[in-house]
Amino acid sequence: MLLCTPGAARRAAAPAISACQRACRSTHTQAPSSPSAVTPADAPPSARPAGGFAARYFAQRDARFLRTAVKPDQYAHIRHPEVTFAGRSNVGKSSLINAVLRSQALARTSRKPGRTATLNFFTLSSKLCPGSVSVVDMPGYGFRSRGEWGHFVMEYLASRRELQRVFMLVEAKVGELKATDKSFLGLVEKYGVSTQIVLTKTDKLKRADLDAIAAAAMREAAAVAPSAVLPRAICCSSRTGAGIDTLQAEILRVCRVRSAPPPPPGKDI
Ligand SMILES: Nc1nc2c(ncn2[C@@H]2O[C@H](COP(=O)(O)OP(=O)(O)OP(=O)(O)O)[C@@H](O)[C@H]2O)c(=O)[nH]1
Ligand SMILES: [Mg+2]
Repeated sequence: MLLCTPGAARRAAAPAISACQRACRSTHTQAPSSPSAVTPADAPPSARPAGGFAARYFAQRDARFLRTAVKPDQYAHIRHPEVTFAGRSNVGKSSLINAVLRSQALARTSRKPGRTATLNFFTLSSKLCPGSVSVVDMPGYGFRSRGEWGHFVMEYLASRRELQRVFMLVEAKVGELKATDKSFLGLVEKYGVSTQIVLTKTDKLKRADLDAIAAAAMREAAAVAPSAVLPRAICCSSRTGAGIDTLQAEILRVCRVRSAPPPPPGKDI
């Protein structure tokens, strides 16, 4: 476990995860009850009020590109707890990694499908605590994907002990899972990799439609990979920043990056 000791101005950590419905409600559908207390739904991350451990962690983060790899001996030495972003080509994996790591262009993005062609490893750390997390950008599957994808991704999923969670991205506007999504889910089920559905590019949708789309995607995913897929999704837009805080908190939670408990009363620190 990576244990973090925050400074004196300790605040209660925000709930680490939420159901898609909850994420969507808080970031997309909730009508502000009080303008001062509620973040506007589509405010950019910089305009959001900071709060909770994850917000403080990411405010002081250090994110770096580490290496590109296609076989285990190229990433075996990277020993941090790890999360991986997977999904069809062009679904928004690299953009989402940039949004999560609060970096403009750490992961390369493109309008053309097939931009990311290898496993790309990034490290995330923060001045708040020792230790690092590894974040992996996967090449996309489906349209314009690379022929060799299957071999090295299967090898990765089958062997990667550091892997704590796959975030499987589905474009919210597309909603339904494609055959290639289901094949990928078959792999995570086979290898027992904990997988969470992330609906992307939610800025392209009407807010009112999002909950039903998320519920349908979850039903389909659970039918293919009942053991691997978590029963809650996250809804995100890299463009508006909606849902990014939820995803950041989830990454810290699954990688066991935690705020240390406050010292006992009366004890000097
Ligand atoms: N509207 C909108 N567009 C987005 C969002 N995220 C990514 N995009 C766009 O989608 C396109 C693909 O984004 P990438 O992040 O490169 O997608 P990818 O999944 O990494 O693609 P591959 O590496 O080719 O598999 C780019 O033109 C992005 O600008 C989003 O949240 N909203
Ligand atoms: Mg990419």
